[in-house]
Amino acid sequence: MFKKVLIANRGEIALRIHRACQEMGIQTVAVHSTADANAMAVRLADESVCIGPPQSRDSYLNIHAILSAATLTGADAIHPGYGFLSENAQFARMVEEHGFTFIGPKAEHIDLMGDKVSAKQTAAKLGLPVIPGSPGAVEDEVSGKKMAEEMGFPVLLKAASGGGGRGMKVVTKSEEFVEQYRTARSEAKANFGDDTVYMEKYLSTPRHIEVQIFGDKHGNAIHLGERDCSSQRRHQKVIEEAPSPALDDAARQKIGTLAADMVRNMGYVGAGTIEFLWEKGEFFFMEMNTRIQVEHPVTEMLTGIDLIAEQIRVAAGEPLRYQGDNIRFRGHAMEVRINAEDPETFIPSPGEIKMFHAAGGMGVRFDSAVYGGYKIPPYYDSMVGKLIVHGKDREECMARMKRAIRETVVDGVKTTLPLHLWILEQPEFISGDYNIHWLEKKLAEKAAAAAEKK
Ligand code: MV4
Repeated sequence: MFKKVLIANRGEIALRIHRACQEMGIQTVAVHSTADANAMAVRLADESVCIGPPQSRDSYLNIHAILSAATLTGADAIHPGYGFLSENAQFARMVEEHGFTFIGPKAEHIDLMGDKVSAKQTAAKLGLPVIPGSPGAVEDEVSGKKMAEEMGFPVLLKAASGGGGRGMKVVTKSEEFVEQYRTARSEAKANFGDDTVYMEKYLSTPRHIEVQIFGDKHGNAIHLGERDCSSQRRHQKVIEEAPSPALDDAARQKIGTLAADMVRNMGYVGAGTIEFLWEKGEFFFMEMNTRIQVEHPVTEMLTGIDLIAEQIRVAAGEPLRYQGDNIRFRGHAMEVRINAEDPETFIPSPGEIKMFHAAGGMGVRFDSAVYGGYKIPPYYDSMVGKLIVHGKDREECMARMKRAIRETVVDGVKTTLPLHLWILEQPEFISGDYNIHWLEKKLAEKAAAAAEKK
């Protein structure tokens, strides 16, 4: 097992990784920008190294500074968390070349899944259902238009190097195709430095359901069930829950098995997530994320498995502790992301947290790195914490989440807590009958009603 792990991240996930390491008897090194000198993970870690000025590109994305910090402190392994360098194949490669273990998948698998065309082709080859569309890149507007006409409108153009919702164009009729295709390519070039575009049949009202998977270095692969992330705004998840209210046990079993089989056949190592769209009783592969995700505690609450500890063990070469027959799914779990933002305008609200109180009690978990007197720096994303709750069923889970939100105090900055309370009171959310567009529609109606009043 590793003696010392360097945490190449910040905020709540840096603290989350530190906690797992500490429980495993592993020393930690926190790296931080000058803006994060007072961060909780920096205070708690055994050692810390300042790696640069506030801007991410000069600190948390500065590969050379991070590798130097690892060398300086004699770390054995590097955990990248989520975001930043977590899905950077070049970083994973360099970490290994410098003699450290990357706590994550092989660089080749990060590359394979980073290209959305090769990811989809791999998924299809390994037996996963994919969304009907172009077999690979759409090479030119003439053949693309012809293909779209044969497939039927609407179609969706996606950037091969995009992902997470960036760089998509819906085409509703033949006459629009050429213009949208040209726009899609030039935007893809400008945003990702790659103008490769592929095409799919557009699904109008799907749910976003993702399966947590895990592989080890001994050829074992498992799934840990799904999370429903259909409650989103501008491609940012707002509430995640498991199990999905849309699935029955047969559908759940089927998609979990397919996901685990894919991972086993690839020889994938570490934690990952396979994202699907679910519409009219059918699953379609969308993307695979080769990192631990923000919402991983939902799965931890449901299964009782520490996913970060498992990542570390698997990276150290140990076999998975859980192999299908000893995984139990209990009750229902839900997570709300707490952002320091105005709950109506979503304008970021950095600043000093005057008073802070985390909710507690039965089935409640608060993953956050903030504390009373902490100053939220303006340089990074606005998520300040996650409130995760567990209940014996969905009803108990929702009641518990509402009381935990009411108990939470984050004074001095605006947060999205009131928004979450409002969502939890909407009939469509209560019944579980919502898709990826539901929240945005509902928020637009709410804003229109508020404008009417004034
Ligand atoms: C789609 C789709 C409808 N049809 N593909 C957005 C994120 C990126 N990973 C893929 N996305 C979508 N792909 C087809 N063929 C709708 C979306 C989509 C979406 C998916 C998941 C969660 C939120 C979303 C919001 C808008 C669009």
